[in-house]
Amino acid sequence: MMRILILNGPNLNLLGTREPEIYGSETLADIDVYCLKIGKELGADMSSAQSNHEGELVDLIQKAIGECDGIIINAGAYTHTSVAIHDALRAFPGKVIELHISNPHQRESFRHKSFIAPLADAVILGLGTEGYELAIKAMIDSLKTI
Ligand code: CA2
Repeated sequence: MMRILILNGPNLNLLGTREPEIYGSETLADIDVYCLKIGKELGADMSSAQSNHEGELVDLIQKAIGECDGIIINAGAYTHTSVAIHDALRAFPGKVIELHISNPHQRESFRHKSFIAPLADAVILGLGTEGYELAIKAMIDSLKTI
């Protein structure tokens, strides 16, 4: 059975509480529930985690080596700053999909750089929280073709 980890970075625990015009009104708990459900229905073994701490995200990526076939990652603001997360993903041999709820390219210039994109097999931007569902479906399809 394919194993998929959904990893969310800093401040994404605040989803649904502020800035609904950018991030929608669903909470991270809502997103987790439907992601785990969709993934399971499509035959994947799903897990999810969120951390506000860069080192903890690195630990979770390292732990996924040998345990997961794919990672869907919304690294939040660390996307634009973290060489450590870049390096951890380099060491991960499975598939990586980078995901953002908003389209960072339509926002401040400091959000235009991604340290994750060069390592990602695919990138999903600006489709709202529906992007999580699309990422799971795309990840499952791409793991089936291996
Ligand atoms: O669009 C995305 O998914 C982002 O990864 C979200 C990050 C942002 O730093 C990236 O540039 C793009 C920020 C997540 C903060 O989420 C909040 C949600 C509700 C209230 C406050 C913050």
